[in-house]
Amino acid sequence: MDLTLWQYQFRIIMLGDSTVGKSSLLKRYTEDLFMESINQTVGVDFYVHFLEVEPGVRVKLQFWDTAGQERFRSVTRSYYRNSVGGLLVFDITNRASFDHIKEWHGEVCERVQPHKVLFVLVGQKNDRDAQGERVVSREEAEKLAGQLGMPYLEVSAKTGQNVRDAFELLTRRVYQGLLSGEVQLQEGWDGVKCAAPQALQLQRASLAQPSTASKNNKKCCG
Ligand SMILES: Nc1nc2c(ncn2[C@@H]2O[C@H](COP(=O)(O)OP(=O)(O)OP(=O)(O)O)[C@@H](O)[C@H]2O)c(=O)[nH]1
Ligand SMILES: [Mg+2]
Repeated sequence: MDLTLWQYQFRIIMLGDSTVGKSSLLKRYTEDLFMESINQTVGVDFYVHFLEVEPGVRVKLQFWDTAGQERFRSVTRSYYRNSVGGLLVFDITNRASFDHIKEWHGEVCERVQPHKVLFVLVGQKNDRDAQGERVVSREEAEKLAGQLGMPYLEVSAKTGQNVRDAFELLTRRVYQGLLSGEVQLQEGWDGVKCAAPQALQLQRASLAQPSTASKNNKKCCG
């Protein structure tokens, strides 16, 4: 199989304070690796992963792994606009990183106008709960996620728990948004690329009128 073949490309941005484990999450997801000692991100790093969202529909995920440190903010901000999805990450053992989630969210929403970024909220380092190190409860994180209109998952890059689920939940959210029309392809915007935009139009039409739809129009291309 040609591993480079894809029907859609989604650009996803990783956001959250420094040391919450954004790079570690991507390493776990894309390489199934965890490192106790990992370099802080300088500016923005880039990762790629492929995911089949339904049989025959292959998505190329392009991840922008941003540096959480404030001194890189002017660089990382320039990546917001061309992102369609975002993982908002905090560390369940770091209260300040949770308190800053509203700021990360607000800043991105303001800067991507008129576009929209779909988010998932992620509570990282779940493995440290067992050592009694948790300072942010699941309930308050779920409440915040509800207020911001996004799902919440607790994960651990160290053990791998829920890591795939978090990325796949976000990818499926974007894919559903694309099919429903909530996410629109636009000239000059690189958040989503579609190999065959006309096929997407047909697929949307078939979802809107299922009785008259042709089942062959399900895929973006191919
Ligand atoms: N216990 C535990 N430690 C983790 C986990 N994920 C990351 N870490 C550790 O947390 C530290 C910071 O991880 P990074 O992935 O570099 O954090 P980051 O959010 O990318 O940080 P910046 O690049 O500065 O924004 C490293 O020492 C990791 O080993 C986890 O799930 N559990
Ligand atoms: Mg990093």
